[in-house]
Amino acid sequence: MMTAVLQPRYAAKVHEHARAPRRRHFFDREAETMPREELRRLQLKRLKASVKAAYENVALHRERMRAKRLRPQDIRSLEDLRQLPFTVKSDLRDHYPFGMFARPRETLARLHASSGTTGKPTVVGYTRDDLRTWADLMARSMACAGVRAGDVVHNAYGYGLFTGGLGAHYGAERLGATVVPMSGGATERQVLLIRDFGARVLCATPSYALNIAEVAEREGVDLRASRLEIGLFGAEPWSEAMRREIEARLGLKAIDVYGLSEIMGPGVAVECEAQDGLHGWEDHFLFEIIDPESGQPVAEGDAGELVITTLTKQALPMIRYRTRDITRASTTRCACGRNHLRLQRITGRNDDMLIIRGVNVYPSQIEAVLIGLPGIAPHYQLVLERRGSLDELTVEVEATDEDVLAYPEIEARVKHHIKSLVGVSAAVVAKMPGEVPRSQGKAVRVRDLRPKAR
Ligand code: DLL
Repeated sequence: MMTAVLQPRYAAKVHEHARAPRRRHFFDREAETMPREELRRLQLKRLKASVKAAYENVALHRERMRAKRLRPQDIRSLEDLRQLPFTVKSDLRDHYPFGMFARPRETLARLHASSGTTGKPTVVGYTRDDLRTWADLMARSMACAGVRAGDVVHNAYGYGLFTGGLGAHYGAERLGATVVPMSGGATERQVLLIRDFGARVLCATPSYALNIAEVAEREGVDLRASRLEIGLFGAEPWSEAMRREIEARLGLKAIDVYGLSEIMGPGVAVECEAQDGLHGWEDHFLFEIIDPESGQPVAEGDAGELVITTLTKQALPMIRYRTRDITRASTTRCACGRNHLRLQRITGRNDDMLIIRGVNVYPSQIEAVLIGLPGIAPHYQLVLERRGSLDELTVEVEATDEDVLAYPEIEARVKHHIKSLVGVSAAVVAKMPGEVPRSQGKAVRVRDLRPKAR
């Protein structure tokens, strides 16, 4: 398989970097290494101010708190947070477009929005101070990932209403890097510019990074021999297997970055060079992990839904926002010296969970099985259909070879692996090379053909 062939040269490149003296780098050492006790004091101070501002300026927060007979002064400890009501995505839709802003629209510097597949978009706003904080946190995240002032940062996140493009852009500028504002698409050109401009850092969704790798290989450009060293990948779930695949094919270290527009955009949490969980920036956000059914906190280390409260956002303060993202949190010390908690890689969203004959499955679990299997490329789609009262799953995989006579064997083998590793019975269809659609941003992993409920 291709990965195996590429591995030795990649290893040589990593070895070279390992020899070069590299100082650990903090963008904001004081904030990042603050002792946890001090961090908690800062959080409480900021929480009180943020809840007060939300109560005074956003009708929804005020009404919900009043319904629970809560006033801002009732928040006296971080534990009191649990008394506060949750906020959900539909609250933003129901108050479309500006109904949840705590500042007059005229005073805002920027709006972003996420399209969503159904209904109205969710609109988010930023004051000038919010934009400064975001750029600082994204610069901090990039430094945490190993990016340095002077680096060429090739930014292939989409520019526009999506927060990825501008979020990474201003973070990189704030850090002192040279940004190439590519956006997504025109992949052949991306490949040439990454090589010719000497990018050390690639920002993209993991699925688009893989698309770039594939186009480079097809064009005969060896990006492993380029100056690329770091990938800052996020905005969609991806598996550890996908990380290894991208690292081998682009010859870089793939770092996971997390964020969501309702809370800020990219830069809410990021891996450090240890690649062992994503540091969530607790001086600006309060993280909770709850049981999605009961709404109660889970024990430290257990999986649950991530809930975030903003501590410094002016235009759009969020109280206990239910992200729907599933993860685990840990406050154990990290080798990098940062004291902020670590979130485990996001396995998927609650909404993405498929229930196939009673078995709960996330698309990323299937991805982890598919990547690395001989004979298939790391591109796939899951198709959901309803037969009678049952949901049926078909996994469309892409063969690396055009020899269709080999496809039945591939299908049987993949089916067997999915059954034994994920525990679900899925039909498998092998497609010709290039037939599974490639992504330029967030990949579409699921095609849901089930009839819509009225
Ligand atoms: O995706 C912000 C972003 C841009 C993050 C660039 C990272 C890099 P939204 O479009 O609002 O914002 O989508 C947010 O994407 O709730 C997760 O479900 C998913 N997501 C984001 N980052 C990750 C990640 C941006 N690293 C939604 N791993 C979130 C898994 C992620 N899922």
